[in-house]
Amino acid sequence: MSSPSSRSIQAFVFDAYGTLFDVHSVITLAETLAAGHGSALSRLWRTKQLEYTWLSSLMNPDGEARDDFAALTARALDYALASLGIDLGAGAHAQLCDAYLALSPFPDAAAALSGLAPRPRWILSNGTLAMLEPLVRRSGLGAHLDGVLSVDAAGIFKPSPRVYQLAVDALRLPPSQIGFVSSNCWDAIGARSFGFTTFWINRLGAPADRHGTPPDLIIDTLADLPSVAV
Ligand code: LAC
Repeated sequence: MSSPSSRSIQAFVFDAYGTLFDVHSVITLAETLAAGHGSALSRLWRTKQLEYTWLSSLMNPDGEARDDFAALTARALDYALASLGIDLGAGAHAQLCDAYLALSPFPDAAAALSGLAPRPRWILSNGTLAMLEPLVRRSGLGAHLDGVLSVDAAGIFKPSPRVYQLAVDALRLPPSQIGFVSSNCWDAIGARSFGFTTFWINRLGAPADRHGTPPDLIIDTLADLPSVAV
């Protein structure tokens, strides 16, 4: 395996949810609305949200009448609430979905992005542009980003190769010269299978998924990225 640096990475593409933005920053609100369940609710919500994206891509590969990430996120929340036996009204449900538009960025995200300049830095996410744009704006990360891509342009969710192709088309670079950064191991593996040079941000020291070729490089934190992706 050649090292990532020897492949001369010309641009970086970041996953959004869980990588630049902390999906579990909704726990504070969830705990306020459903005391004692905040953490479990957030974790089950995220798990189901991702499962629904995979189901959608398998059941509706052509993207016709496909529900977008906002719809799947709302339905995953419904499921998580029902599963935990939590009965919240429509207002609280809407409040939690709105919290997805104001997730906290990880504390090291801005410095990592700025440390990679002047190479282009983009987001490629399952989120809709209507979900991603407020996140980028409110977090201030927009100052360090050159563009945002939503899977909606491909009509399917990650890890479809059609999604990763969006970045190649936008950046006009060969896949190996694009550094793809994700804290979601399955996403990093999907991106590597497509041909990107991949960085898995493994904040929790989790084992790598046993499906597909492991990411090229595994680091603990976004802060390490500028020094390893030279
Ligand atoms: C995203 C999900 C996978 O942002 O976290 O695409």
